[in-house]
Amino acid sequence: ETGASFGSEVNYEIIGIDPGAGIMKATADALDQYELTDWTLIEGSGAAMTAMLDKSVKAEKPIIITGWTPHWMFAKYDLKYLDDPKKVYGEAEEIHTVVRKGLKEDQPVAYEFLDRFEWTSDEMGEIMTAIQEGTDPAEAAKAWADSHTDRVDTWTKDLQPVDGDKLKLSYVAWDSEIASTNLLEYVLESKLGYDVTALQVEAGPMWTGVASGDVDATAAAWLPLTHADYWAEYGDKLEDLGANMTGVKTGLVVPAYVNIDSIEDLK
Ligand code: PBE
Repeated sequence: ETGASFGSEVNYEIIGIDPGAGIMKATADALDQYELTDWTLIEGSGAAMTAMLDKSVKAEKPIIITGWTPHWMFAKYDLKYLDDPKKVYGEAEEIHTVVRKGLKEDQPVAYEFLDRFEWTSDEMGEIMTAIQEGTDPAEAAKAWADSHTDRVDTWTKDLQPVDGDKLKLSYVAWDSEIASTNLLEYVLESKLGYDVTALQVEAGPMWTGVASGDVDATAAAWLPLTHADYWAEYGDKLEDLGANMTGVKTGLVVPAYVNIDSIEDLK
């Protein structure tokens, strides 16, 4: 199969997600750098993208999406990343926890917990899969925390719970961030005594909320590349607590039965 025939089969459309996602910016850069002038990146949402992927895989039809790891779709379907020889999607990507300035002084317990919090993509995958199979996100996070008390204990050990202090988290409705934010909300409330509001917003407001101090924290900062623009604009107005997960990835993804292996083949 040539790039031209694959392209015409999918109408030269890459199925993207919400316009504020870093992966959309990276994909626009990819179209530019690989000179894929015939191609269009379609905006939508994570949920719309996975619905289209599901439909295509069931019909064994070609499709190309903006994808990322960790994500349940790699467990459910046989998928592959297209090679990215120009490294437009970066290399050693991480998910960071970032907090508002002053949180350390105002809420030292939440700050210390958020600073300690780090886990693996396999662990996140367990919550994501439960949600994808129909469990309510809050229930899935609770079930995971209650069955991994050793992990939760390493993040909360010796921290003195507060008495209903309010804490605000922001996140975007990406499947990976739905899993992490629900877990943080559950642990902060059930183990550390906080009254948590988790605000589901677009990517821009997720960053501006923490930078302005309206929001206390987000665990959904993909760095150094995916959210590089947001970091450049807001990085000096917030505090980066470092990686809560390493070895994450973004890129262009196709079903394994598609006979294309590199972004260069799309030309
Ligand atoms: N993602 C998932 C996000 C970050 C988390 C890769 C879709 C993005 O900004 O692209």
